Amino acid sequence: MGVVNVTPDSFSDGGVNFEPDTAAASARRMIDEGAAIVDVGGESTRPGSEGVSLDEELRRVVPVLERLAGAVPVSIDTAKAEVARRALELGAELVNDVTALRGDPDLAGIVADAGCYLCLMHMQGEPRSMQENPTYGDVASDVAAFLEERLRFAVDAGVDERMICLDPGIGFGKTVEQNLELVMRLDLLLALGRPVLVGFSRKSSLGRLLGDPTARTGPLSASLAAAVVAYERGATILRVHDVKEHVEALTIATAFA
Ligand code: HH2
Repeated sequence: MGVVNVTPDSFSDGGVNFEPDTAAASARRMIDEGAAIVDVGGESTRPGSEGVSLDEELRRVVPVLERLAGAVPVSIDTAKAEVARRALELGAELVNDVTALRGDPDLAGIVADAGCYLCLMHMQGEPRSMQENPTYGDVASDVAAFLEERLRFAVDAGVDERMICLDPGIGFGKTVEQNLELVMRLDLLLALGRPVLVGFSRKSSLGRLLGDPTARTGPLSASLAAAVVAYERGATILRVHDVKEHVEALTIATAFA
């Protein structure tokens, strides 16, 4: 899954794809490089971010979705029902909701009616404050219990279970050690019976592990290592910014299978 952030302020690539023609060109390039789908988002969820209005989010993503409609498999990264509805009308196949259907009461019905794919992600707290003091009893079992409950919620709301994937939410209310442990113990999430998505690409934990305690991002080399480990632990969808390099790394990793 290639990341196309149509934002001025994403932690990882803020600004590079803010212009619709550039964003659409990036998305097409990612598909050419081997991505199965591109994740288009108009709201940064980086630590400390405040969120954007519905109008602003639509203004950012709709022109990009219009340019991609029918040509490229698209995921919409949103917690807002109206953004998802417009994106699905424009051909999006997957709704990627970092709130796991807790943000907008209308989103579950929209996904159920559309019959599209859905990604449910774990987040502790909210982006504005989530990194202040993340606390868990046991991080892997707490995240698994949360995702099991959200999976039930989605299915009860009419979403086909076979259309749902689960995501531990790397960096969303987690310390460096908790992020590592979630990947090491990915079997707990896989036991829920759904495909698991991991997004470690460029995240600050990688830069911190490399020795900069104030890092806000991580380098490509570290992202590739994390993606290969996540794949080895059973993740089948990797959300990444540098598609070509990840496809190459994962092609080699799978050659050892
Ligand atoms: N991470 C980000 C955004 N959306 N969605 C899922 N399912 N999993 C993730 O790990 C995930 C996500 C944050 O990364 P990015 O999009 O690069 O930054 P920003 O939120 O600042 O736009």
